[in-house]
Amino acid sequence: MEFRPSLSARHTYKCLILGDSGVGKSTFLRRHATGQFEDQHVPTHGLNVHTLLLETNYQAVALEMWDIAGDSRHGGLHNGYFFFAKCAIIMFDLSVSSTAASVTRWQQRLEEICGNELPVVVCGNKAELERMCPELLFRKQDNLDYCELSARAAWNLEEPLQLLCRRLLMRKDLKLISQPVLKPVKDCDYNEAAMKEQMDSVLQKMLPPKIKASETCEPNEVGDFKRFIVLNEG
Ligand SMILES: Nc1nc2c(ncn2[C@@H]2O[C@H](COP(=O)(O)OP(=O)(O)OP(=O)(O)O)[C@@H](O)[C@H]2O)c(=O)[nH]1
Ligand SMILES: [Mg+2]
Repeated sequence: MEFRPSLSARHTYKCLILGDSGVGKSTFLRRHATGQFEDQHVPTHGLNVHTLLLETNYQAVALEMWDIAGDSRHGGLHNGYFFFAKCAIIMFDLSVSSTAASVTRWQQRLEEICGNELPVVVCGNKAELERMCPELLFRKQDNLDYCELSARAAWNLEEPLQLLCRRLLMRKDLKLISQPVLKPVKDCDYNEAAMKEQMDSVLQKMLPPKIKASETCEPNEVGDFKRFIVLNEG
């Protein structure tokens, strides 16, 4: 018989999902909650909260996901949303450079209220699409992880949750277990090896941590010419 611990035995954490409108925040959650993929963009109004129940090789975890409207015309971001948050996902669309350029802004807003120790995964969605032109760079930061996924191709969907659970439970070898196997959307055209290679290339070229807040770095100077976007300059 499958072991299913009761909810009270789980560790429960509030997790914010931030990012520009249309990057796929609600889709990511829906995929995990129901397995379904919705083609149409129905903007979130205000926020939706949904709890994901996860089994790991250590401890059962409940992530209370706060899916917040990316478009301020649909409610915007209230400081109250951040209270008692224990972790966050900042999502962007790998095919739209403006959403990558916004990651720093979301990160700064989060840090203003929650500080810079909250575990955060910066997460590029829609990995099966053609990538935006500027090269993406990620700066090493103690509380931040980076990953890419495709909700449409059902590729790497578990990774952001696994990365967060590892940090929340402070177990580097934590793995999610008993997760449902999700299928790509019918007729979805994707190349898994290429997606993995692109994600690995961002991870391999990771920039060193910033020494001082005022420090400028070479890629950022080049970034002014839109050849690079440093995702987390917060
Ligand atoms: N090609 C592709 N499209 C995706 C993927 N994930 C989501 N989408 C599409 O992106 C659009 C926006 O998705 P949503 O999940 O509603 O975006 P959101 O970030 O919640 O947007 P707001 O609620 O407005 O902040 C929808 O049309 C989805 O079908 C993906 O992995 N690949
Ligand atoms: Mg939404």
